[in-house]
Amino acid sequence: MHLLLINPSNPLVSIVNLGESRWNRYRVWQPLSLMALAGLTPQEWEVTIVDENLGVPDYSAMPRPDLVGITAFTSQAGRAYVVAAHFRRLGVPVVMGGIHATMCLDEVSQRVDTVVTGEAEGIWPQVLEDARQGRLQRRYDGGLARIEEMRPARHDLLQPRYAFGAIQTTRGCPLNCSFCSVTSFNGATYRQRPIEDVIREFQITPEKRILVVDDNLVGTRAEHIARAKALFRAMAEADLHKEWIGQVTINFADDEELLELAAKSGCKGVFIGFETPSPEGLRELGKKINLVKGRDFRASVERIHRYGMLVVGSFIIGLDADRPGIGGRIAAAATHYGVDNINALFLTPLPGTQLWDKMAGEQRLAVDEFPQDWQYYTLTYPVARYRNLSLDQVITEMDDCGRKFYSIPRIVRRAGASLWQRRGLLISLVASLSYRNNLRVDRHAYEEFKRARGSRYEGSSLAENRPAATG
Ligand code: B12
Ligand code: SF4
Repeated sequence: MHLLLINPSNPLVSIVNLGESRWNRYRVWQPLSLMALAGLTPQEWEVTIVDENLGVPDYSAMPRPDLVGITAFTSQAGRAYVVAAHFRRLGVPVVMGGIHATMCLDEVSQRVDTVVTGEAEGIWPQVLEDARQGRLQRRYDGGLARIEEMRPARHDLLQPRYAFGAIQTTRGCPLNCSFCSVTSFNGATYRQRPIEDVIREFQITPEKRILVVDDNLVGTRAEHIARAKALFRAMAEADLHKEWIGQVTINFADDEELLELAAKSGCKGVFIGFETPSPEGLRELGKKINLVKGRDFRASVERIHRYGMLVVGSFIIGLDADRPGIGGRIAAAATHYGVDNINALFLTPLPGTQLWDKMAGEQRLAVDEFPQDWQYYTLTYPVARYRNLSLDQVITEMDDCGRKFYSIPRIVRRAGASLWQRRGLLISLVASLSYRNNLRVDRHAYEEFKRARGSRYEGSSLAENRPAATG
């Protein structure tokens, strides 16, 4: 029996041509969901993984599989349906799972044979057995897996063309920010894998550099932090010789022992959601952990830097609290905090989030002809009607934020600081220059977007989406 697992591309997020440049390896990330599914698949199935982000193969020239499994984030849904239609025309049953299938069950059900909602660990072997016996059901629900049920992902099935491997050590997030799908999909209960399983998985991962995909790697409570410390200690003791990056909340910087152990275990950099410089905006997003009294973001970043780890700060533009000038304010705040790079994104209502309920309820989804419009839900297009910023204004703010943070004098100043503090100078410099270069690409993409979807913003209920007074 042959199982073909596919990670569809999003045509708007450029497919990476690895032949073009060595650096492109750093722009493509492994589809861990499919590697995890392969790890749960019994041996009698031969498994192939296709990651369309590396190039779209000619499926008709490939051997006919017995079953196709497709994963998709929301932004990939349109392409997922094209792939599904191709195989269904050939009579091959198609199963789809993952975050989009879970949040948009009805839409997905109309386009594939079987939908698997939730996490796959508890249900995938049954789906395969039913497929083998020709009695696939229309729907299965995996719910939330018991964390011990996670098997090591198949790290041997992908082409060795990625700069980073991928590993997951926890699931869920207790914080439930309004714009984020993680709590509604993986739950608010923070589930941590047994440490020995994680160490074993690091050992079988061929890549030297690893993305730890956990949404909130260290957690929030004392017992979460204690487990994170135990994990980092075990990683350091296991002499893994791996370097890793991960996503944490700002409380990572509150504990010197945690920072020291993370650095010893091979941590080279962390992504942190600062989201917005204003407390009003943080309240709107429900990002409570950033509002803790006495938080000093600059001191936190400085502490992380002291242990040789880079900090990428994530910010959101388009909040109800945002007024013209927000792009410049974010660039100034990020510069003041001392982060090495920023990732600025448009506020985007993703299905299943509190933000979706709010914006859909207020008729503020401007780009909403689904499924084709899902391609714009990459957080890099302004798909909603923003309270105090028109379409042109929100784009200007995004551009302004990038131009100001990535101005040449600021890049040079940050490079000097990295050199002085002996942390990832080259990585930080290359990332900065590549972000700067992307600003031009983004401008072109926004023009295309406005041509294609700009008319949807006319007649907005939000005071015609007219500019509000600068505040
Ligand atoms: C790593 C990651 C990335 C990597 C992608 C790596 C890759 N190729 O998969 C990168 C950095 C490229 C990325 C990009 C984006 N990401 Co991202 N990403 C993640 C992250 C942190 C981890 C994903 C992961 O590996 N999880 C571990 C695996 C094991 O879990 P899983 O994917 O859920 O798979 C399980 C189940 O879903 C199920 N399953 C999944 N697929 C299938 C298929 C079948 C057939 C079956 C049966 C079951 C099944 O079984 C698996 C085992 O239980 C998630 C958060 C999260 N917790 O998932 C966000 C997340 C998926 N990303 C998100 C977003 C929004 C994006 C972006 C759109 C925007 C951005 N800039 O971040 C872009 C997408 C660009 C594009 N291509 O269109 C959102 C998606 C929400 C949504 N509704 O789509 C998430 C949930 C984060 C969030 N804050 O809400 N991301
Ligand atoms: S802290 Fe991060 S992972 Fe957790 S809900 Fe907020 S944005 Fe999502």
